[in-house]
Amino acid sequence: MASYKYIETSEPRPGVGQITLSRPKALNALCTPLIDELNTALRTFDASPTISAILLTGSERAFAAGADIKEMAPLTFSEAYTTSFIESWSLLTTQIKKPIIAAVSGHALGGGCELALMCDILYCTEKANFGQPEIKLGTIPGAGGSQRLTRAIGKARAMELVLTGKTFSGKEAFDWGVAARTFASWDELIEGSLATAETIAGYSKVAVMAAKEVVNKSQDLGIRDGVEFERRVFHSIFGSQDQKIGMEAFAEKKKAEWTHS
Ligand code: CO8
Repeated sequence: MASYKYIETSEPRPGVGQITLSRPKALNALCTPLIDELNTALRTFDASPTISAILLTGSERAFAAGADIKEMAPLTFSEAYTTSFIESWSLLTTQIKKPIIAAVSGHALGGGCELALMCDILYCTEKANFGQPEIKLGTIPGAGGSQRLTRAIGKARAMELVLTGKTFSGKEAFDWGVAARTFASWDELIEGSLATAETIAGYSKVAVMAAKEVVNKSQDLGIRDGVEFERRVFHSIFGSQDQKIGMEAFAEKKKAEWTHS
């Protein structure tokens, strides 16, 4: 397992790769070297033949308290523009093909909230603390928060949150459709997240990656193009071995032994 300064990686269950943000003194503030390490770990798990699902978490106290304010404070427009500041954050949404579950406890603020929203499934504790408080710092969300949060909870609530910097709880995240499930404690959150990751990892990798791709397309395409795209991918799955294995196993009342091809 590679050694990192700001994150930890492990393979806690068969087929499951876990990335734990670990910069406790700064509540996992997302400095550039941390994002670089996160991207390396994501790429490594995405390329690994033994990994099918990825769990991304922080600590009980903080998933991530945002982009690193101290790093950003002196940045000028020219530096941000010419170095494409935060562009590397989009790797998670543009290149990683395996599903990522965010397990959020404690603070998920600013860039931390945005990072959680980029993941494919979001689980959290009831007391998790989400928000886009950038307005209090004289700035605005910069890693997709204004777009993904608005799509998830609607303009009325998103506008209020982004303009006031007010936070919302894990329970509200669930009630508003941001989180798929909530858990009463940190231990239950991790156990529940690992169980879901393991379930996903138990299916055909080809089908899992295709399923992630088509659901995510629904966020970019209109319904007509989206359904067309889904049909094309659905047709292409008939070219996989696992489609034959899965359907034949059903007919023979056997357990499917996936080849992941
Ligand atoms: N950046 C840098 N350091 C941080 C951050 C942060 N985002 N959050 C906390 N820390 C540090 C604190 O400075 C403190 O360090 P030190 O001990 O050296 O003083 C340490 O973490 C512990 O923090 P607190 O003492 O403040 O802990 P509390 O429990 O009292 O408060 C809070 C916890 C409420 C989370 C509080 O720390 C806080 O409000 N943090 C800032 C939250 C915030 O505003 N986040 C948004 C940042 S802006 C952003 O994310 C823009 C995203 C744009 C796109 C991405 C660009 C890269």
